[in-house]
Amino acid sequence: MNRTSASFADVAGNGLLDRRLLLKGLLGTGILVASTRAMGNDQPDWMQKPGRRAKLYGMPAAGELERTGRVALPPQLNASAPLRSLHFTPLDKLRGTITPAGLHFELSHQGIPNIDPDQHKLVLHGLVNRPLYFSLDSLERYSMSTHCHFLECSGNTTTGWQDPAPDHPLAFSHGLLSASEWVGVPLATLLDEASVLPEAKWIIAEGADSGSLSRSIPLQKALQDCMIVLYQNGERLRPEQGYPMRLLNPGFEGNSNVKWLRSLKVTDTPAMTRFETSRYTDLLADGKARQFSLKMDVKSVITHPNNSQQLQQKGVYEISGLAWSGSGRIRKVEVTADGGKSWAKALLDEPVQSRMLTRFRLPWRWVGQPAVLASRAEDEHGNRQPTRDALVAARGTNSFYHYNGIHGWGVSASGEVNQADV
Ligand SMILES: Nc1nc2c(c(=O)[nH]1)N[C@H]1C(S)=C(S)[C@@H](COP(=O)(O)O)O[C@H]1N2
Ligand SMILES: [Mo]
Repeated sequence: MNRTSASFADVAGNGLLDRRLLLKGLLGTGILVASTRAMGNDQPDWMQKPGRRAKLYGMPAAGELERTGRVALPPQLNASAPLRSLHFTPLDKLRGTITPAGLHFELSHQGIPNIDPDQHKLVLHGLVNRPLYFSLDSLERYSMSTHCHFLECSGNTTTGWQDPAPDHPLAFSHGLLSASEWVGVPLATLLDEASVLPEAKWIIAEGADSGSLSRSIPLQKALQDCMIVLYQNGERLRPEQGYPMRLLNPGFEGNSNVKWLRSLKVTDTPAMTRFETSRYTDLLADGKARQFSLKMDVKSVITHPNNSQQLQQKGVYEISGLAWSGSGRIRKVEVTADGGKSWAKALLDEPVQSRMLTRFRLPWRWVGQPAVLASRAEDEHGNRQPTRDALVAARGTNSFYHYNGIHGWGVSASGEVNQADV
């Protein structure tokens, strides 16, 4: 047990401590040095001779590469779509908010095309005065903007709709979620250059993969903040993310962010493609379907602790997690340790950016008591993450996509962590 923690009063039930303690750094677990002289003489192998040179493209330390890969969809769950490539971000292994490019989640319905960047073209046509096309080189010459945004598949956390939800590892239940610093050309710039006709209302975006995935985007959104992204975390897009160019619709469901973008057709009506009719729509209890539910709802999850670890020692832990909203900035995250009876406000790590992952933290004293931990987020527009019951009351149980209910972790007396209902 941490010596200092006992003197701080709880701010909510079952051991939640004041978030301001984190600013004081009171979670020390350093081990007392017995003899400083003995430690100074102890020179490990790697100090005995000079080290190696760096590689031109750096890689994680060997052990980390083995430990921290993307998580593949179990083959039996991919049987219905054998061409699909689907991998999850290992949220349980990462800290901070930016996803390393090599660990970005990946969903490619017809696999990843091998595109020659010199031959690839993006065509902008339809209801415009001047149809245009762009190569990668020509797009490079535009002025580019830089924004940090999350990307989430609306199928992320689909198991939340099941009652009870299965105890899948965190990466598997929540890992269709990543965030990057994206650099690209504002779509508004290109639309302006093409001169859009007054009757235009939608843009049909199409990818250069074999299935030509296509989606309809409201023109209003396109003019507001959509980007043709060329760079991800400072380097060119990875093939998995849509190299050499992808559409990014900040805050909109993952599927609408068309990768390997080859065509933007301006129209007056949506195209009603497969991925906006039979998929990514939500069948309500009365048999009607929600369609074009593009904006991702406010959501959060505790990433530490999680169900791939066990709490080993009693003492003060930092509960840490991620919150995000497709509508704007996260305003507040609250955490419970008693299954929702009482809640305490978590610390939000700065900067809190619009439609970006926000990391929250709160200290918690665990002395071996059973607990149910959970988080609930609220965004700057007052949207609040609902309980599962409230969500089911509004949407029924036919849905597969767009689950954003409060998620809980049960902690047992022996420190085991499992998925729990709140
Ligand atoms: N051309 C094309 N774009 C696509 C897809 C695809 O299969 N083909 N998958 C979509 C889906 S379902 C999601 S969730 C996101 C995933 O983006 P990522 O693979 O970069 O994480 O891309 C979307 N864009
Ligand atoms: Mo998706």
